[in-house]
Amino acid sequence: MNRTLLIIKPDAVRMGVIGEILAQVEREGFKILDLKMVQLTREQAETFYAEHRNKPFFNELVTFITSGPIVAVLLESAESENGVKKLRMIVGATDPLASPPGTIRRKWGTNITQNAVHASDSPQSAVREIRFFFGDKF
Ligand code: FUP
Repeated sequence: MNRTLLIIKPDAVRMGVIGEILAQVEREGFKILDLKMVQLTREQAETFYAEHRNKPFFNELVTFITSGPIVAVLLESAESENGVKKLRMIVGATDPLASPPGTIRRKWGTNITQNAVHASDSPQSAVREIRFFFGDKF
């Protein structure tokens, strides 16, 4: 699975770093196959994050992700077979402060909720998340 989904979250959009984030993923070997800017409804966000429904941070997560426009980006890894794993490396850890220097979350994340980007965590999630934003086009 060399395709994966990146979401540039509302905090990063507000900071004006869409271009910087896209430039980094391109520089690190990904091709952008498609992208769109959308603002999710609460219902859409709850569906997207359904696996976290019972977590204590669910409500905060949904409120944050619906707080402004996001950019969903369909990426394809140019040379690596495992695009999902490769993008997770570039993105870093969930908590920006625990993320290695140079990772997107370390550079642009504020805290564990406002962490700048989302990246699919498995090939199965990537398929589901790509379909969520881009339908059957890919
Ligand atoms: P990740 O796969 O790194 O995005 O992290 P998780 O799947 O564990 O969490 C999904 C999202 O929930 C994170 F991007 C941010 C949010 N979250 C919180 O707001 N608080 C937490 O304690 C953990 C995660």
